Amino acid sequence: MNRPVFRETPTGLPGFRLWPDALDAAAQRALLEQVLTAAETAPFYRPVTPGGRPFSVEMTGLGPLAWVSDRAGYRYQPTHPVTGRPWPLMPQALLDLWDVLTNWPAPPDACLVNLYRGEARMGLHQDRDEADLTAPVLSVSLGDTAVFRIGAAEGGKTRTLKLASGDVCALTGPARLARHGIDRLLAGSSQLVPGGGRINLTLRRAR
Ligand code: MD3
Ligand code: FE
Repeated sequence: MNRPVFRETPTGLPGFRLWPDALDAAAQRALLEQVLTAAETAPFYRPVTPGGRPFSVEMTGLGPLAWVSDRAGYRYQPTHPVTGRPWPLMPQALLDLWDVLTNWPAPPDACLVNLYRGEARMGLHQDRDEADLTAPVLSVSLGDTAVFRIGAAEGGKTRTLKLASGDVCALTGPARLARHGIDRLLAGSSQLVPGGGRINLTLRRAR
């Protein structure tokens, strides 16, 4: 990690912490390599909403559980919905990052991996499928810079913030239930991901 110094509430939301450039270039390459290796056995797939609409984001997972969406709804499950196999192990580097940055007494039991290519985006939503909504979520960005949008849980104004490769953010306290999404990518802003695009990893306590 470059330096464990964070900016509190660059979004105006208490509990939102951003560590710009937490992972240096070598750490980003090493983590990406582990994710792409995991994706050989747990390939990125395109989930559909309960209404049957395909996501523009492709997903896979790491660790004991990962979030999935299909006609039956949203849930955390221990197996890949296409291969039926358990998710690959969570890389130790991610477990270490969670320990150092969140100080939460239990390790994450789920990692959702989102792949954005081209025009992929993620609409404004809340993350509330986890059993303990007091546990933080930790997000790691790799590849192209994204325009991230966030606003209070109660609604009202949202604001945008760029998330670049190597940036890490934690959502704790009042920010944990914030409404958030990804408006768009800045195509070509990073050469990290082969073929271009962005990968976001979110570490969570699902159960
Ligand atoms: C704010 N992912 O996987 S990461 C998601 O870049 C998700 O792929 C986005 O939203 C992405 O659910 C945003 C930053 C983030 C992650 C989780 C949050 C922000 C959050 C949970 C609560 C509040
Ligand atoms: Fe989310």
